[in-house]
Amino acid sequence: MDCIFCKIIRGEAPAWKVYEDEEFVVILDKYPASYGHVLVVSKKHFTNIVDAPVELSARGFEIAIRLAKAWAKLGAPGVNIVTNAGRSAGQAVFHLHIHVIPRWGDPLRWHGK
Ligand code: DGP
Repeated sequence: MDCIFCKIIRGEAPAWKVYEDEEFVVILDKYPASYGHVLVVSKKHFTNIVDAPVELSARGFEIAIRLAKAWAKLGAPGVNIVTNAGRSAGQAVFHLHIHVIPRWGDPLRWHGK
């Protein structure tokens, strides 16, 4: 299947992996919206959260929340946890993933206070 996240999971495309278990990998986003923007990506291919089993998505959100708590401990004053489902909702990669985007202050600045 010609899915970039499947290729990353199979080791056929590069990515910075920050976490991995039986069901998910967490990778740095190639086009980050902020310093530390990561993606929680299911190892099994599902199109998005509407397509995937609820239990699997819940597990992905558990990982995302743990990452958000870690960023908070490291001083991020805010975080976005987001998943897009469908082209009209802004989904560009059609493989289940959850964005964790730490926010560092002024939303118009990369790492502003
Ligand atoms: P979405 O719009 O929710 O489908 O977000 C897809 C995200 O995936 C977007 O923030 C950019 C990221 N992305 C696209 N291609 C690659 C890639 O090859 N590697 C990595 N690490 N991220 C990618």
